[in-house]
Amino acid sequence: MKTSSENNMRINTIRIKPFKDQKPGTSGLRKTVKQFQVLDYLQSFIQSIFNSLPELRDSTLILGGDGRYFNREAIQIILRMAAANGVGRIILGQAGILSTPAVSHLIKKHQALGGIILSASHNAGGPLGDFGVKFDTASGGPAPESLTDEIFIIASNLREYKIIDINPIPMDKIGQYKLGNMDVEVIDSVKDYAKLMADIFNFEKISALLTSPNFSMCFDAMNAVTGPYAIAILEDQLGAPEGTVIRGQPLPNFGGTHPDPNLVHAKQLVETMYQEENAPDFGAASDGDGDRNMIMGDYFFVTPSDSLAIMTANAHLIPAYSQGIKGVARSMPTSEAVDKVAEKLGLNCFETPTGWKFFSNLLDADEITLCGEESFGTGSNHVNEKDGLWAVLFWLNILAEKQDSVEHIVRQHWAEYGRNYYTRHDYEKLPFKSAEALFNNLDDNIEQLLHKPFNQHTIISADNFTYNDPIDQSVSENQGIRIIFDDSSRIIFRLSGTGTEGATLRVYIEKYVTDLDQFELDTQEALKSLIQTAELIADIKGYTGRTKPTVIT
Ligand code: VG1
Ligand code: CO
Repeated sequence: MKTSSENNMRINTIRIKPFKDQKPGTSGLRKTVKQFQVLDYLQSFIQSIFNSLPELRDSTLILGGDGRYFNREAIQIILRMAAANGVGRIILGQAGILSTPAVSHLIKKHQALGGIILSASHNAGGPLGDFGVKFDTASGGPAPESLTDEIFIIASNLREYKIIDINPIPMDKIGQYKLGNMDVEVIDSVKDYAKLMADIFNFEKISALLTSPNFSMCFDAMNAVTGPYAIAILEDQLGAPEGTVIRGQPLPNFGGTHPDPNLVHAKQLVETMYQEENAPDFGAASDGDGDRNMIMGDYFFVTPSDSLAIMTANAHLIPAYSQGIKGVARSMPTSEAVDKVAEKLGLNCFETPTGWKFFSNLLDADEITLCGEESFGTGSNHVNEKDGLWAVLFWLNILAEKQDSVEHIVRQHWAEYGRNYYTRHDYEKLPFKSAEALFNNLDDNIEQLLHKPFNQHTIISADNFTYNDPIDQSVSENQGIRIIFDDSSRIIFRLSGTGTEGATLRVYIEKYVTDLDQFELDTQEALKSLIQTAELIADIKGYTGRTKPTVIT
């Protein structure tokens, strides 16, 4: 260890052996907590982020996390490293809590150089769970691939990091602190974000709805980061009855469940909404770091792809978007429901690879106003990240304006635009080798699939998706196998980039139907033959031995 002094601050330079596996995936670096606790592992990745930022000195950075196990320790380490690396100021959420969209907003508000978000998002937490680091740039958006590639190369060769010795700062108390020469401001985690929401939506109308005796709602914060935000905004500010927010306290292990808002993991909410009698009119949930959302009605589930389409069709009802919206975008595996709306409204509709970072350029260039992913993510140009509570307020604003039920709004939408039956089948924890072999086989044989008939339908297009970014002309290859049939049904295969154990194969299946009466079916039933075709084309059983998926959403 080397020690030097800078303006009376003792900086230690610690020698390390490079870590070769710090490659960020779809959304940041995600590893098990155990891996992050390996000596100098977190430090290596943080130093690599710092080394990739040429204007770091005297800059402002935003820092916070979703409260998961190891959040507090990681924050103290990052603060000491930031001081040693010459950062001017850190704005830190109280108790280390900030949601991903809140960080994105604060970056813009304070013209920060970027933000560090400590979260593994929807992955499980606790000592045996996962931890993660996301980095957002000055635009408030996730680091683009060019930057994450650079950080990875720096980390692979990193031989030292800098840190100062100092006692932990009291991060639970709002206030201004000095750490060496660096300023640390501990701020209210919720206040700025709540104000942003009030500027976007009609809070008066939403409040009238939430306080009406004819309306009830249940929001499941999944013991993750949105608890304090949802309680402050929905209950305290908008007047929803106490108890509207369930599991509102962030816990280091999320109460032992996956903070993943879907029909499998948001069990309590789903049971509440599927009650035979007295189910709430509106149900919603968000994930670990607050950027995902699930929307439900009384005995009714809204697919995220439909949700994006319906939000686009009704954006004119929301004050912030009432003057009209620019284009829209969806990730490639997201259903084409939003395309139909865009077509009718005369809007551009962009198709991007999976991961929010691919929306950033389009948002920055003002090409799009709304965008979303099938993985329970929706957002707009209000921040450069997907935003769970924003989507919930968007729906509440629509409900308040329309005075109609969730189910009826969705059914009317289908009647007008047609319905995209949609499901995703995940095969988790596969051995890397079998997942790779399955994928390579698909990729190698993709051209031979063309013009082949399956269940009376012919494949009219089959490729491995390449994205050409229209703004910076960057090219991203290998973004998923895409198979399209002559009735515009689609099957898509991807390998997940957020897991920490084995490989996860995602199979996305979609069928577009306009003759609704004939097809009023259960989703899995409606998609049955396509699901079988997908299993056959990829020979899932042959390569993995699996006869059914682990998670269906
Ligand atoms: C998943 C989703 C993707 C999402 C990403 C990050 O990635 O499919 O749509 O952007 O998670 O979301 P993958 O590579 O596992 O399919 V979050 O809320 O985990 O930051
Ligand atoms: Co998330």
